[in-house]
Amino acid sequence: MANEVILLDFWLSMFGMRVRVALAEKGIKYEYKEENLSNKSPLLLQMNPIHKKIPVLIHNGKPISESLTIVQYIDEVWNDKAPLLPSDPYQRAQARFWADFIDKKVYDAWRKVWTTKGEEKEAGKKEFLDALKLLETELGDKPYFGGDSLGFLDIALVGFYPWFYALETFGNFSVEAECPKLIEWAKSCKEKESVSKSLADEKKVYEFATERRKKIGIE
Ligand SMILES: N[C@@H](CCC(=O)N[C@@H](CS)C(=O)NCC(=O)O)C(=O)O
Ligand SMILES: *[C@@H]1O[C@H](CO)[C@@H](O)[C@H](O)[C@H]1NC(C)=O
Ligand SMILES: *[C@@H]1O[C@H](CO)[C@@H](O)[C@H](O)[C@H]1NC(C)=O
Repeated sequence: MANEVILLDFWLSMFGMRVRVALAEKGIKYEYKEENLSNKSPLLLQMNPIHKKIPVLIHNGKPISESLTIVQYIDEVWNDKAPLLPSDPYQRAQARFWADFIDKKVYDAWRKVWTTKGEEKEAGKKEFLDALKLLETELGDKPYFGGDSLGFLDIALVGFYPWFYALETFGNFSVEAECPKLIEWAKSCKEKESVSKSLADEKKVYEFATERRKKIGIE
């Protein structure tokens, strides 16, 4: 069966970056379609009518939405390549638990740090660093969350890394000062081509976020 794979995405999305890394890790060829989130394409509205959000993977005409669901789908369909999720059920559950933690805690704090000010932003900073510290403890002394190779949880988190520079600048803090091992982890992820070619440029993310902050009256 021919595999037609299309990704509806937006360059700075940490959720989109997850899918890009997973596709690259599996060596899957695909067509990348950039969306304008202020003017969504009919294809996006048709393929994700429920949330109308990117990323959406369209595999042989069939859409899959929600980044973590997409990464798991990719892992199951392209199972001839090294698996992204651990094979042990308990380890799989743990990886999913922490990915869910990222979507809830890290994402929520991420949003607060760059889209609010005053006390709310300060609270966001603390929540962001506290969440990263918990993840750093989970990483322990392993090179990757997945052990010796990049896996599901690495993919779930790595999309936030290109945002660190913007958050640190807006929030006046240093992730490296608080979580040095996590930065070491991020750097070793970035040494992999599957990651480096999939991540947005941190300076461009910063510029985009600065513009958005002006629009919403934060700057
Ligand atoms: N939980 C979703 C989140 C996706 C999401 O928030 N996408 C944003 C871009 S980062 C989006 O498409 N926003 C457009 C909108 O909300 O109108 C996932 O993991 O895929
Ligand atoms: C996205 O769509 C908006 C609204 O139609 C438009 O003003 C903007 O220029 C578009 N952005 C890009 C990058 O095309
Ligand atoms: C930024 O943080 C540093 C070190 O924590 C502090 O000395 C400095 O005053 C802070 N700057 C602003 C603008 O808050």
